[in-house]
Amino acid sequence: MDSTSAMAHTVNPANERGREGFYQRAGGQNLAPLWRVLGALVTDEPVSPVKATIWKYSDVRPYLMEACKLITAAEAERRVMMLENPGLPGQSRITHSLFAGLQIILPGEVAPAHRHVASALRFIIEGKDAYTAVAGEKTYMLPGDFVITPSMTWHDHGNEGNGPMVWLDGLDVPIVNLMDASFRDGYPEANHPVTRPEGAAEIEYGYNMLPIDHEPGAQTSPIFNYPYARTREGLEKLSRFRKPDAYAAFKMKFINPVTGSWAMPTISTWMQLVPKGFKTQPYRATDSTVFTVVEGSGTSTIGGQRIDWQPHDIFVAPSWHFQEHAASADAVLFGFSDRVCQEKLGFFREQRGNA
Ligand code: GTQ
Ligand code: FE2
Repeated sequence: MDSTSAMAHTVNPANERGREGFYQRAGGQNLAPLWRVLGALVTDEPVSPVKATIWKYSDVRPYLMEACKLITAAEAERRVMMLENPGLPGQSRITHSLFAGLQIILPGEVAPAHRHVASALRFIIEGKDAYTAVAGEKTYMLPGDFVITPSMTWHDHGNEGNGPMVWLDGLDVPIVNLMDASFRDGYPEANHPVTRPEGAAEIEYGYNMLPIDHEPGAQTSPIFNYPYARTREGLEKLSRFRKPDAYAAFKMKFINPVTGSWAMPTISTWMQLVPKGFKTQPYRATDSTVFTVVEGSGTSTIGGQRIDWQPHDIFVAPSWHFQEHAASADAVLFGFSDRVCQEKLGFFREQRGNA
């Protein structure tokens, strides 16, 4: 970074002669001079190590299948191939603040019950007749469904069907670990007991009504499966009477019906319909974002880099990089980011247009 007076401060290395001994001795006292790092520490605008990256599902799927030959879900606890951002190698994260991975469960397998502070989302890629059980309630999942595992709730997954089940996991693990706040418990049996009928949460909270004895306080939506059939229908009907937004086309966020806020306390999630032939105008925001393609195909330009996508591909847009999305066939994109955290902390910024 440049060090003109308008830019964040960085000391000219030519002035540093004669200071090395001081720096050395200070280091021995666990002290360090701010002026040598200030420009890089307090940046003028977001500087992200995250690289715009795409994982083509056709490239990745064979590795999921190969993993199934090498390890069971039971041995792995969770048989997940992590999507590691090439700008953050070895750090088990897809963006600076979020973890993502592809989880595969074969017919008859159970991913055993556990619970942890980290919240998880599941975005279903392929398969049917597999469930996740959350806090004693099972939900069967279909492609395009958005499913939530709230912080510290017991959860296990099982595949009762005939084919593999694959979903995208998104977790706030890097945020939890930034604050060294992680706890995890294993359950003594593979499955936690089921105590509520399937669909109970949908009945209690999915009818624009609340049970009269509902006690507020939970941070996460009590709805834990947002089925694609409804999401898709909503976007389709929306597109018939509203004009597409120039920067987002048709974009709807998943909400907690109790609060009207985002569905999860740490991860924002949404679904976006970009009609065939539509191209969104340049937009940037401070939330590095993970996208996965549900339907359609197209091309995104992210920070000047061209990314061609098809169904099930996963790609990342780094913070403060301009993004544009063009659909060559009616396209539906699921997105998630740490936006909700940033909003709560007053960090979030966005910019429409690059003029
Ligand atoms: O399915 O419970 O990808 O606990 C990482 C941690 C999935 C899970 C992950 C987890 C899970
Ligand atoms: Fe988990």
